[in-house]
Amino acid sequence: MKISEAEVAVVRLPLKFRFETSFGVQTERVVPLLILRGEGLEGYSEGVMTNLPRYREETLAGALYLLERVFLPRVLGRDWENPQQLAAALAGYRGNPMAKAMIEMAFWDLWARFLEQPLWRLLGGVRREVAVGVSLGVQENVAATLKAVESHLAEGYRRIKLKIKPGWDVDLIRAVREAFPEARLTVDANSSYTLADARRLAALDEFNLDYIEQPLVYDDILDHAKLQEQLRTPICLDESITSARSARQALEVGAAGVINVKVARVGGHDEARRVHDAAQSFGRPVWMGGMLETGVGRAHNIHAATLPGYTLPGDTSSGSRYWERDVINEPLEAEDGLMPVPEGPGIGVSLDWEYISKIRSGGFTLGS
Ligand code: OSB
Ligand code: MG
Repeated sequence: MKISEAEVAVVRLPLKFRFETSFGVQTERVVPLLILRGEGLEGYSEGVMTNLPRYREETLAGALYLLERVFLPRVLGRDWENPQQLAAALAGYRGNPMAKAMIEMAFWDLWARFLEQPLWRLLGGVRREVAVGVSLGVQENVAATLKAVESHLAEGYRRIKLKIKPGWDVDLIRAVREAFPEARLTVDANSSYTLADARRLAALDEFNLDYIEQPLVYDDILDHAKLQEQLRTPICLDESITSARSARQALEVGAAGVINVKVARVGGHDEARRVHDAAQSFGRPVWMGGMLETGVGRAHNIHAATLPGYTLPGDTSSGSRYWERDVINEPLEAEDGLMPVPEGPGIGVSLDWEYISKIRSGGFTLGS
């Protein structure tokens, strides 16, 4: 399968809600969409790196530079036997999994369309719909949080994840747990605590949370294992897991009882599958996280979440929660907390070029 052309379209999409986490506030996304062309077909992906390095280290400017000058020139005009061979061509460049994932994921889509297979089947998926919850940002106050939890439970979402940070944690979760004694609840700290906060985090044990997501530093493994010794609630790692190796090490030392897999954070579908397999070998569940994706990344994530180890509800909630208008033509809507896996070859969605041309702020084409 030869890649003859690559186009990056940078688009700006306003979010329908203000998304506040311990690391900042997001009101829009600036998204690099990648279109790989070959054999008369197109494959799509999106980049999840941000303008500023507040989640992991990667930035949009750095990714665009690497894609245009280094990564895409290496893969263009060449015949690739499979996605693994293509990924290997970029493996010599260190780090930058999100930038590499853009190419790997778009190629998986292109390749699956070439083989006329839905992506989930090529990845080894076992289900046609995936269970989903929602990730709710820090709200204005407790009352607003209770309202948001209630409305999303009423929509059928299968678990509610609440963002916490020091000082916005125990009292909040107590109030939510009292109001919703049966709800499946989790919290996500996005690296805002230290080991010195272990007792404060242990105070969350009484609220029957599925897990506490990424309490400590974004690239830490070992301190999470030390923290886990002081908590009954399982720790779920997000930011710290950037590869199957970090996943295996976290599982081995007891730093994670659960893993939030984000395909783009770990460098693409193959590495995400290896993270999933590592968790399986330790008998640990995984779930599919999100990065406020447009329909392109969301569709990829939904396909990847059909693997057997995704036994906990993920963050891939309905596209209409995020966007007034999405960059794809097909709806990606959950019903009763179940997101159907898109039909059709590849990721099963098509680009809304009319909208993309309206919100496009930059980009480039190579190989034409
Ligand atoms: O920590 O999981 C996270 C969004 C952006 C960056 C990091 C995170 C998130 C979310 C939202 O929690 C997940 C989603 O709705 O896509
Ligand atoms: Mg997280």
